[in-house]
Amino acid sequence: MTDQPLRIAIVCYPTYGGSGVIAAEIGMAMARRGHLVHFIGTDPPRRFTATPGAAFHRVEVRDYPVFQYPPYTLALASRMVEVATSANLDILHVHYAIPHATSAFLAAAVLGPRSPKIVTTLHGTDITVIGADPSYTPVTRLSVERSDAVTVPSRFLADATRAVLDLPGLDIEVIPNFVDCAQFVPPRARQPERIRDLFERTGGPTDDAVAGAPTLVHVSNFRPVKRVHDVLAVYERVNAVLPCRLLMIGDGPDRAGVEARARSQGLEPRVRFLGRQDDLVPLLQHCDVFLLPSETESFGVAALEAMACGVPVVASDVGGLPDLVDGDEGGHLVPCGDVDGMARAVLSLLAPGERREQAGHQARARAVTHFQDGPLLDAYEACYRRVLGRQGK
Ligand code: GMT
Repeated sequence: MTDQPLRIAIVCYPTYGGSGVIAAEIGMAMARRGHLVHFIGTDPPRRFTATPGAAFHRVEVRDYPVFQYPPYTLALASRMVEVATSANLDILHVHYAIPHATSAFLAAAVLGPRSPKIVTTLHGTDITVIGADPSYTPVTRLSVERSDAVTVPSRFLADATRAVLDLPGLDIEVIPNFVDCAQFVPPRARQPERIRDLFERTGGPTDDAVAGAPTLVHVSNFRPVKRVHDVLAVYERVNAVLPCRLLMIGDGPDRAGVEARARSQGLEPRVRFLGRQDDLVPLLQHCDVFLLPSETESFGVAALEAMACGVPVVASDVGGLPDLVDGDEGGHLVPCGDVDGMARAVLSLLAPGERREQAGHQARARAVTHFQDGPLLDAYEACYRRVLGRQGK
């Protein structure tokens, strides 16, 4: 039985966030491993590409005059019931507690003994922000507690889940997030002129004084938790000592404010806001330091992708980031909000000598040794088989 292909549904937010990235990669990898995979959502996840063995099922959230807010949770639960029935699902793997684990709980209640096993992967703010909000805590607790298995990407989030949901004995498996180290690779040689060309191609003023200078980079969804104003503050401090560039990749609520600040300081020739980018590898590869000054971070997938490309990371010493970034090798951890300390850490990496190259190699080695996709996908597959075995399905 253990080698039989499984019928798995994956549910996630179809956004640029790390949870959607990880969910899409798990689903596509499971399909490549011979399992039958069904993505369920309002849209396919951003990183989803057509893969034999993987199908997408759209959730239609219909509006009616009586609704003030169309109930996505219920439409999703109903679609889960349909797909579970038609595909005879073994596993329903939901990413992000609210509302996905809740919809799964409802679908399981409808399906009764025919229900697939529910695997819930928690990602971060679903516990630390939404789960901690009394408007959602009781429902989050029930949905997590009733899952057949719960996974998280870091020890930090396991502890936070037990504390926030007041479930001290909850069985939680830590499966770190992962990266495809064959796709996210360092360049043969870093070429600053690639970044110069990018600045020229994307329009706006450029500055020849930084033509061959280093580039700092940040990738996120520009939510307040990412502290993108700190990214700019760190850049300003570094740039005052060592003229350099900054690439800001992604989009979200704080982008307009930080972009306006960069403009008002006359930084446009050296700072580019690229918005959302699908192909990160050629951008990351030619950058020098990745900045992640977040308020909290259960893991930090974008930082891991940079590390796999040989880019050292300077990050806040919060949440799960100490599991990812080794403050001694290939990166620096600095207290959240300490923009002077972060600037010093960046400057130490960019000092003349071998330090930047050495840190890049260490960052890459850490990604390959601890966060390579294969073994961590094995852990998910083992988790699926364990919950099925436990119930004798
Ligand atoms: O919880 C969020 O903020 C959104 C979520 C996402 O969809 O990207 O991010 C979380 O999950 C990622 C994937 O596991 C982690 O890499 C991020 O660290 C985590 N974000 C936070 O904890 C703030």
